[in-house]
Amino acid sequence: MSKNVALNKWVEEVASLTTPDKIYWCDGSTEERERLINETVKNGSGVRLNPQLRPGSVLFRSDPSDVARVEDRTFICTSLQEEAGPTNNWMHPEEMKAILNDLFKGSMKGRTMYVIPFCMGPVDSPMSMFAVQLTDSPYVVINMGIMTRMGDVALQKIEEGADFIKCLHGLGYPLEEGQQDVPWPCAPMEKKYISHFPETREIISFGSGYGGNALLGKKCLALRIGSSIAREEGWLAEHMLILKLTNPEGEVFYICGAFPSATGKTNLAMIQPTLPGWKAETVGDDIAWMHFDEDGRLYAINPEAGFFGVASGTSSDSNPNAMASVSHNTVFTNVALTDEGDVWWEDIDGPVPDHLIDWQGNDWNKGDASKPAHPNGRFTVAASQCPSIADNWEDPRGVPIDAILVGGRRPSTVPLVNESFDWNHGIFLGSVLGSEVTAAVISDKIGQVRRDPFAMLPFSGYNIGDYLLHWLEMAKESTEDKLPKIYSVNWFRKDSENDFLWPGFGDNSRVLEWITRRLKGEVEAVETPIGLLPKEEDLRLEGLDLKEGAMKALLEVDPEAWKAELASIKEHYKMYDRLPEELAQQLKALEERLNSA
Ligand code: O2Y
Ligand code: MN
Repeated sequence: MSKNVALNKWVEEVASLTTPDKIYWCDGSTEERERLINETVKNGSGVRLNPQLRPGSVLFRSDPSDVARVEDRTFICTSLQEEAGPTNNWMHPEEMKAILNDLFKGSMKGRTMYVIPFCMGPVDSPMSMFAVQLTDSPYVVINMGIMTRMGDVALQKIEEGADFIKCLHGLGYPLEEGQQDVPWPCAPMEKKYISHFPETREIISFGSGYGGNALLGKKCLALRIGSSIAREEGWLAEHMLILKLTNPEGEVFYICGAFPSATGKTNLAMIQPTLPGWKAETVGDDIAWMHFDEDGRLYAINPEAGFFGVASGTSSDSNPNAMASVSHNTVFTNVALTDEGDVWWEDIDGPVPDHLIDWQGNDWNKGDASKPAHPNGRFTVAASQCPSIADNWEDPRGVPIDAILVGGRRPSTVPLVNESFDWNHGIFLGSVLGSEVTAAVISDKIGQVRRDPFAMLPFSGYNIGDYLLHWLEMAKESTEDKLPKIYSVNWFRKDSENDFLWPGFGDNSRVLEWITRRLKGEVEAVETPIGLLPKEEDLRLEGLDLKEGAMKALLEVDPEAWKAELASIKEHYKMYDRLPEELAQQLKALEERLNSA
């Protein structure tokens, strides 16, 4: 029980519907986390890793049907369908609540219902939000304890009267008397519902125990409900990393960036610059909440307290800071287990072991065709364990943003870096952000561009056209000289032999360096029909071993390719039922510039 009457009432209501055997209020202590991990190990759902190799760490293996966010089962429930817009699944709130009420009835039988008070953002920040998640999953409690400020710190504020968002989560796998549990309880796909109620600011998730479906502070609260609140209140809840960059002269720049999945977002958030004397520090790797302050500048906080990163592909080469972060006190999900009791995944340091236990708990021998770690296998780790975490990452005021990057995976057409002419042109660049569909995704659209405006397509809690209008209107909160500058970046351009033209990773600091000199007005850009590009001689390329002609190709604006791009953007804009007029104007202006070039 708490001292908040409304909270107690809600907990009691949910308990009388779901009928758990016990109710447990989480305090967020280290002892509590250790106790819960030990319980999961004892009941066979968690595997303790070798304390000599990976102290304080545990591995979980999910049900094969529950391995990722399920967009098809994710709903925005508003009174009117057009408020959810053309890109979200929609259901009327009353209809959804009736379905969920039936599903939740008795669904926690034989289990403990955990009450998780939590805070998104530093507890003392005016930008932060409080919430309470009810769940019957100890795995969720353990992860929420890493990803959020969880337990007594949050409950105290809620008891003092802070508003809280109700987040209800259930696995949908009750246990009858004497019934043996399974390692990863969940409900079948057709019973999974990840539902959001922006009008009443509630989240109800049923049937999945995995990641974004179940750790409700992340995508559900910080992005979907968050973006809807942000529109109402005049701020931005974005799918963006936040990076602190210091040049050799000691000048500091804060850059945030929207990147769709599989474009190296966490790697960029933890970049180790190859340019001598430059320092990069991490403020956030996935989500930014941003408000204009009284000084007219845009300030960002990272609402999360940890990283839920993709393990596959992470190594000391691609992301040494992530590798160091997960050396201890880490929860791993769906990666492989070595005979020594450590974890393994694709491209991790060292040779491929002869034998592993794969993510489904089966023997795996070198040469077997299957992948031992799931490609969406994850690590959950506290941000404070990251060697590159910025000393001021929890500043309650946030950090002042100088530049916003939007970057996709584009083998052709889009140059290495392109500065927008102004704010509205930057929003246009964000609205057409996209990645080429590769063979990594099962799709009949290989080679086509999948557009993902500001990487928010799966995460906007309201109509995507209104979302872009909100970005356009935010400019009124400031003046052109104080607004962050917006840049499109593309680390993935390829040549005719299908080789990458740009080395990426730490060498992306060379692009960031040019951006900082543009911010200071130190360097001129080349005006092109698509935006402002660097002169080749203004990019610091010393020590790079680029292919002949690579820079020319990386900075090329091919009129034919851009005409095809125009057609593709027009096609994309057709899906909007509420395309802001300003974006239609931007498209027209681009066409005119291309035609007169
Ligand atoms: O599959 C999931 O549930 C995780 S999705 C995710 C996790 C961390 C950061 N970003 C994402 C994403 O889908 O953008
Ligand atoms: Mn993300």
